[in-house]
Amino acid sequence: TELLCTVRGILKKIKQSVLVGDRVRVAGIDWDDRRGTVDEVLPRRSELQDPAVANVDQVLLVFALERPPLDLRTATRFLVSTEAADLPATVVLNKADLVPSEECSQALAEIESWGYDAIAVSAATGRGLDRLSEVLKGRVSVVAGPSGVGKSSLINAIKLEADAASSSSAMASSGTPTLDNWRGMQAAVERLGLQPVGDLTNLGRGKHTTRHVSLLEVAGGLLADSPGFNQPSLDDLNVASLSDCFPEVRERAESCAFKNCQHLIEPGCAVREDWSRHELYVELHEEVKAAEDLARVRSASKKRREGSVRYKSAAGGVRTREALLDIKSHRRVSRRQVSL
Ligand SMILES: Nc1nc2c(ncn2[C@@H]2O[C@H](COP(=O)(O)OP(=O)(O)OP(=O)(O)O)[C@@H](O)[C@H]2O)c(=O)[nH]1
Ligand SMILES: [Mg+2]
Ligand SMILES: [Zn+2]
Repeated sequence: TELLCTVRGILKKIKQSVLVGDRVRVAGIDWDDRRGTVDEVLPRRSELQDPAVANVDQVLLVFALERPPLDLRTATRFLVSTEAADLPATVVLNKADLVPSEECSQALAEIESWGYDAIAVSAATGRGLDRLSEVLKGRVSVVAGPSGVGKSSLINAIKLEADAASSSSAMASSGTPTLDNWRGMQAAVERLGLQPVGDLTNLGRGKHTTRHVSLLEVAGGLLADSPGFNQPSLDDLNVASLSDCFPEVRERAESCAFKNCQHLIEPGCAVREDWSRHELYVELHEEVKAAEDLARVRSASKKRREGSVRYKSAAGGVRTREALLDIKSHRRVSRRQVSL
């Protein structure tokens, strides 16, 4: 049963977000109109910002091997943001039909060498969909990745395969639609509640077809489709947590003797340059550090401003600024402090 719910005012006031995947308590249900009010958001098992989704068990990071081409820097960003949310990731390399098989196995080997499971698939030919279904079974997952890599196409392909496999299906007798069989796809989009699939631009990029995160029943599990985006934000990260987001560093850092080491090949550090993403790690470290420094400068100057000015609410809601006296400079320094 589906209910259309509004969110209770108090939750908005305390800025409590309600995410796809949230478990909520609903009050004031009107069964005839199928309406209700979200009264409470129950504690989350997990939470991801990009895409915004709660309570998933794992993330499927989908990239295309071609159109758009696989970019290891982007893949690393997605992996780091998933690690920061403390969620396991499986890398799914789609459009395997567009590249020679050596290129495909090379990409798989590279990502596996980082410490992740990777699967090569094709929504167009059905390659690898059985393995992908295995990964989804009995779990709550979310797909994430750049626009146009085929996230929605993969969800559709798995659903269509399952539909074709069930003998009672009208689809099975009329032939399984493929991505090339556009009419069949359109009919199935309606009947099976499939996800809209977009064209690519001339440059082979996506057109941001999926606009919302939505939770679907796929392959005996729940899977959230999500809008593609190219740069997951690393806002929640700091230099201390970044090294935990690389399996290669985690593994090597175990034998690093230093406390609070950032593992940037400092003399004596156990983490050396002998791994393929080392340069990307250094690059991200610089980015996170720069963001951290900027935030520190900003909050310091905000404090300075707030320290010298006071806002006063006058009648009619007009706010006026007035200088705050610097109390400390007028206060006598106690003798005890002086003697210290
Ligand atoms: N050759 C080939 N094309 C594919 C494959 N999977 C998807 N496509 C095509 O890639 C384009 C984008 O597919 P979508 O499924 O809309 O991609 P998406 O990742 O959901 O994109 P957003 O919703 O914008 O994030 C479409 O033209 C698909 O037909 C594949 O395995 N092989
Ligand atoms: Mg999509
Ligand atoms: Zn170290």
